[in-house]
Amino acid sequence: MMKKISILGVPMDLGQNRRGVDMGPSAIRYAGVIERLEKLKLDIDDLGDVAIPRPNRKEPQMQDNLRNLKEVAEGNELLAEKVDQIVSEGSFPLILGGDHSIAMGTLAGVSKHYENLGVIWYDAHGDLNSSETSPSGNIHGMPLAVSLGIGHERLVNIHGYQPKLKPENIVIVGARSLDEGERELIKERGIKVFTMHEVDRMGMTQVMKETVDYLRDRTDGVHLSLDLDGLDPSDAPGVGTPVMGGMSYRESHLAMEMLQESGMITSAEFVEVNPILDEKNKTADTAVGLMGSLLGEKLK
Ligand code: B3U
Ligand code: MN
Ligand code: MN
Repeated sequence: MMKKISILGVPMDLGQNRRGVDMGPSAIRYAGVIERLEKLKLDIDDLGDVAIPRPNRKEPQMQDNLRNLKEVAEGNELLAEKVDQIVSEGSFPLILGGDHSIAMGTLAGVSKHYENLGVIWYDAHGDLNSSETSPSGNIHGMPLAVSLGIGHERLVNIHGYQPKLKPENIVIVGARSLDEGERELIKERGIKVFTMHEVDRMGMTQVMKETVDYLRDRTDGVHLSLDLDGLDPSDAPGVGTPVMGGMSYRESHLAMEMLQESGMITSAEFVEVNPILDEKNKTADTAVGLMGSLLGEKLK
């Protein structure tokens, strides 16, 4: 049977404070994601976009150091519902962001179906903040902590259960901007992290080999959460919080190809593509190229 991929856009920009990342799904579709994946003998079903609520501008946006809490939570509930349905139908969810706060909804929909869901968090950041540790109040810096059950109760209980993840089932790749509270949490919970230092020292081949070996035995499914700011800004300039010294286009393709070979990825999301900050849709093009490699494009 041909593998079915269900594409779902999430035009969410409320998890941070720069406009434009809500247009990420459009930019990625414009970069040809459907046509590209259809060449791979995959059955592609584009489900359109989740209806993200708009905030009432007359009400304060920030409460308890959580920007747009109500709308971010509501949007993620809708997303979780849809993703749950996609997995129930035996299809592979491919989620297009939107800012990284949407990982809370994706993981809420996916994790229900697995005893030990693994996650590869490909990102310059740890996204392990809570309202107590966040320097910005931006929820896109919190989804990994929330998925561990750490954070505001409205967020940790999205889709009616918690936690979504166990700390030992997480691998962060490419981190180079971690806040103090995030470092503490990483130590305290024993989360596996390949920082940019390690990517440089070991090389991407070894990092991915160790990532796959580490997750293979302990998980029964693996979600890839790829933040485009994990890449170097020269390859992915269209992101809200670029951090220099990131993973290259080539290293990222290699990582995707090795994940494809592993056969272990069961869902994926590509987030933080912001066409307003981009150069001729380069970041969306990069995202689509990486999706191709992840889902089976071969060079020969
Ligand atoms: N760690 C900082 C910055 C940040 C997190 N995620 C992104 N930026 N994209 C924060 O605000 O939590
Ligand atoms: Mn992120
Ligand atoms: Mn990031």
